[in-house]
Amino acid sequence: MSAQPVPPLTAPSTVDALVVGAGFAGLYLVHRLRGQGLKVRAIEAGSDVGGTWYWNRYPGARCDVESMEYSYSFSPELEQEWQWTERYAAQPEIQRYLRHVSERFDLRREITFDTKVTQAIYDAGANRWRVQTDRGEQIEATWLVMATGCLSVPKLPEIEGCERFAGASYHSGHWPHEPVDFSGKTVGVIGTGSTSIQLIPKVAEQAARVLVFQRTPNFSLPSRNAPMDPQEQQRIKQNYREMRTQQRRSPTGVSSYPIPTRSALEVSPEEREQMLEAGWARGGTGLGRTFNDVVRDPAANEVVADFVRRKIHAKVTNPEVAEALTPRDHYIATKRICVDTDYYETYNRPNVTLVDLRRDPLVSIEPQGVRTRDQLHPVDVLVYATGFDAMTGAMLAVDIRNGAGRSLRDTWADGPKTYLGLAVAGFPNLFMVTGPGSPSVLSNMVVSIEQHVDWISDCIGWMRTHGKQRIEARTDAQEHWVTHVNEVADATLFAKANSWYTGANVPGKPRVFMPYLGGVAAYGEKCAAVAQGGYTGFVLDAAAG
Ligand code: NA7
Repeated sequence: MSAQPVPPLTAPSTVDALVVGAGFAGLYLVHRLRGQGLKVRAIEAGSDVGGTWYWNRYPGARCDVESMEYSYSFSPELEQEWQWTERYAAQPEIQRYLRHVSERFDLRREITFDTKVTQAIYDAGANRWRVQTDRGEQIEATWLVMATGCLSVPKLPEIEGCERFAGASYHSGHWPHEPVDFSGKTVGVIGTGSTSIQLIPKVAEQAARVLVFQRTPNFSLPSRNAPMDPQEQQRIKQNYREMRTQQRRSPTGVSSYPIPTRSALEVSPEEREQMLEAGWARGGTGLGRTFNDVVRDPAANEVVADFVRRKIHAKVTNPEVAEALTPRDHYIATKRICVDTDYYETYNRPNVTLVDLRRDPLVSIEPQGVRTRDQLHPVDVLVYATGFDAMTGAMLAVDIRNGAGRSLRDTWADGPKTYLGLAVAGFPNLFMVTGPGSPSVLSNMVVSIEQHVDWISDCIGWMRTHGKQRIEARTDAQEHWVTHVNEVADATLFAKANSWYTGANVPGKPRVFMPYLGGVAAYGEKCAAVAQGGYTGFVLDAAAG
């Protein structure tokens, strides 16, 4: 990652398609596009494949979608030969899986590691993207595909004095490769989102003391993670095609979540308690989908929120700590619902202390530890689990400019606008995988990634067979799509929460609800109809300019 810049090459290299990123999306893009006879190159900042699963290697990092569902469907042979070992795969296993995919399909020879794309400028006359890397290399490409991930730019907190801290400090999204030894140490953890909720129980097992600095509590549900049952794995493998079809027909890309048909308010208190208990016992995020109006009706939401709040109080023995951990400021499931193993139970350990920043606000980081209004908390190690500049951060980290010299950053100054979360008006031959305006983070990411990669690859294939070299989203189609995305979001409680879905976690970031809430099935049908209609909403040209 600290590669020395090399002088620019005299002649830029030329490819048909340049892919930025080698996570789930980038790998499958290389496979698909190369399979269509394109000359493809992928540029990856990490030293290996994996994307978010390469960087987020903190203790306890684990997927919250079940392994059998969170995997590629494009190769039945791959599906059959890979053996998952746990119900929910941990980061090392997902990274091993992606390494296996990169080797099995011989993808690594098209990937340049330890390299960042810094700039991409569209040359309208030549109909080419001119791309620059931090190693000084220039690459020209007809198509540029940003497979940069939704959660790939870690966000440090705006706390005074971080640089003054005398001990070791880590951001969860940029975790070191060598093991971090917490034995005998007092560890401060800042943040209580999905990441911390996975990390804190693991650190508490090793450290002498853990101080958790919590500004806002989140709802967390038990995962019920367990070793994979070999018979269950076999059963799914025998029916994989059917499961994949169900995924694409579902709202979230997860086949095992039942689609709720009843309102929380039409069910008797006894029955809804039974239904919620069943969801709690089953584990995972499915509980949030017990009723069909949880994210629409405040009263229905309260039924589920109240159930989880009671569970928190039942688990945490100190009632004051239990109350501090209980969310009361947002509707359940409108911020990312967390999934844990023994998170709340960890607060019953004698070596774990919750510092409630709502009662005693964080003031600064000092060389010896964390200063809150009332006291200095000495710590040896600091872990920042403070999240990401989500969904747009990685796209905007690259200086992307169109033929008129206008940057994507300026174009999105008031928030991201896209057509289908796949393309941006004014930026020809630029595609995004799971961009804002698509289901992305509100779905099983692998299902949404495959759908986008297939759509983009089919589109490029169609262009080649129809003698088209340039595709650009029309402004009116984009405006129409953005209006639809907003209308769907505004009909829910989602937009009311201060979540990273809306950019609320990054000061100065425009408040726009970024993912598309219409569901994987409806969205997939819309994308298919656009393609079948000869790419309606896009302008396609035979020649450049
Ligand atoms: P999140 O969910 O964005 O959580 C970040 C946490 O960090 C959250 O609790 C924040 O509190 C806290 N935070 C951020 N800045 C500060 C400051 N300045 N002081 C105190 N606390 C702060 O990120 P995660 O990495 O946990 O999860 C991101 C996604 O990755 C997750 O949803 C999964 O999809 C995978 P706040 O809520 O802002 O008060």
